[in-house]
Amino acid sequence: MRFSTLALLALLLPLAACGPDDAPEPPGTADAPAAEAEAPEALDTETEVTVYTVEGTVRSVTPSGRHVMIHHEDIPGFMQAMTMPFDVPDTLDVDHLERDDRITFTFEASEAGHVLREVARLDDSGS
Ligand SMILES: [Cu+2]
Repeated sequence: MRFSTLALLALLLPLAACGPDDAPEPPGTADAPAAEAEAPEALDTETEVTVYTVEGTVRSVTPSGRHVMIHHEDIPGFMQAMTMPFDVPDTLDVDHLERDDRITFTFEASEAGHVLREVARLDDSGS
């Protein structure tokens, strides 16, 4: 019956295609691009960056100035209030920040982490 012949072929073809991969390649066939070109373009997982602006309190600044521990307030849909480190980019100066400073700050959240963009002290009204 024609149908079963086709079904049999469908079963056999993938098996045949797998065959050469299992056998170790003899040396001398190196010029054949045997390995399917591995697509380096696995960029479908595009990094999502979300920007948040929240208030918080400075807990500490690392001596290198590369991280700030901040107790941030609730960030609706993202995090509850907590103390956590934020990365400081080279373009941002946090030298003026001190422990217990009340701040409002903007940061980028992505798979790469939490990176500060701007920090402003709330009590800088001129005392
Ligand atoms: Cu947090």
